[in-house]
Amino acid sequence: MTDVSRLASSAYSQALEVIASVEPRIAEATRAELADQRASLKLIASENYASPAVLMTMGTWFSDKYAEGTVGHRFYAGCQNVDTVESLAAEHARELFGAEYAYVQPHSGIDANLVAFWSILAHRVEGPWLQRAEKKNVSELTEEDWESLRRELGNQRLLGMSLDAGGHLTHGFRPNISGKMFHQQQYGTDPETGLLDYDAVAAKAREFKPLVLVAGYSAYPRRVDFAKMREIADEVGATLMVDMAHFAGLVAGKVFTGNEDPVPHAHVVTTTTHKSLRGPRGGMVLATEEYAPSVDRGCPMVLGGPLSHVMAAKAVAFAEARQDGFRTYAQQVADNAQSLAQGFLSRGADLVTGGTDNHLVLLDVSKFGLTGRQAESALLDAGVVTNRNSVPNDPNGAWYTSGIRLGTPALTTRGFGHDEFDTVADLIVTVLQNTEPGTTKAGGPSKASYSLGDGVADKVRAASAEMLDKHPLYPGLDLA
Ligand code: DSN
Repeated sequence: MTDVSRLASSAYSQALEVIASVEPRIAEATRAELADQRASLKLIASENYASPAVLMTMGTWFSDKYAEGTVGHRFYAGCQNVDTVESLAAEHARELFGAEYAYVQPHSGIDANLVAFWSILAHRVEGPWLQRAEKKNVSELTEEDWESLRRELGNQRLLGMSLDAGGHLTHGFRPNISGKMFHQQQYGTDPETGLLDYDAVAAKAREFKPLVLVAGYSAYPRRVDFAKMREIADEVGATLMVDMAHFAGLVAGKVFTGNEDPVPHAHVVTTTTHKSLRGPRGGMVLATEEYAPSVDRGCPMVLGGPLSHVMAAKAVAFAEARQDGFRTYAQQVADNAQSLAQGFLSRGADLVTGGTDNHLVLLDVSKFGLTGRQAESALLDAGVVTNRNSVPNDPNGAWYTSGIRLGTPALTTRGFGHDEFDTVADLIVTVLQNTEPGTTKAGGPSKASYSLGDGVADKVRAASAEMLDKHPLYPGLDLA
């Protein structure tokens, strides 16, 4: 056991005693969560395991400090230590991603996207409007001016990837605020190959002329050429915003370079910090100098007080990601996704786009006669944690779905490699082959109920336990 593991073990044991002295059920749930995470195959593509250093940084008195504003320009007194934390987090982020500017306050990915949208509107619409009206800033506006500015800010156009092609809710999906605040259109993928068709995106952009072109995805198993997306944006006068929440770790770890690295190509890049990047749960915006002043207004434009304890943990996580070991990790994440995909294909399963070249695979479960929901539930019974996901033009819609999304970042952190991911594919196929769809009360086919063959869950759990025991989560952390 390393010194750090020993210290973490003793610190967490004591912390749980402190928590139990107030609300023992929370201490119990915290222990149970660790036990569950240790005993299951975590394949949710957006999850990971942060280091004890990152986790511990979130549990301090920085949580108690208000710090609305920006470094050196706060609306509260006594923010000198928060300034240190925020400056360091931003500095590490800029260095890690080669970005001109980093804003580390967003509390989540959705917050980061909202900051980005409003900063693009402020930069592209509000700024020129104020200039035309010969006003210095919004504090000079009359009620009539406001009315006119609101008319210009409303009805701006956004073009993003559709949810069922792998885009995110915040990329213009109608029920999300991004689909309501913008006049939106969506681009999909090629119906034959499932791949992004840049000519089709360009054609749509020429016709629609968006103010914002959003690239990036949550469930697209392929890399994106961001240089091509920038060309499209430039041709139609759009701002290119890339949401790299899923693959930020692969960018940081230099697996995605050149045209696959969004930072040199996009005007604004958003991300979460807890997925493949393996930091604390939170968000971040990177931008060119040109967009920096409007992004800096994230609080109070869209956000409340920053979570200083999480900004501190971001700084620690970015410092970790700047170490050489993170590049090895990121490459292994991508290699393991290949192993998982090959494991499925060699067992006759169908993958959307026929494979992967990032950190996730999208398994189409229709061949097994199941919906995504039935597959997700049966897998969970066997200790395999995944999430159901639509496939392009999904006949089962966004609730039942026909797909299962699987990612490699978490189990790669535990140390899984090629052979283990091949076994993971085998175990998943075994569960799906032994799951029968159920029937509704009226006797028709059910999209939700299912039955898993006798003994299958136990067999899969035993095989998983063998691998998980070889790659313990938080080795040495003993909470007994
Ligand atoms: N919830 C994240 C994901 O699972 O991809 C995105 O918001």
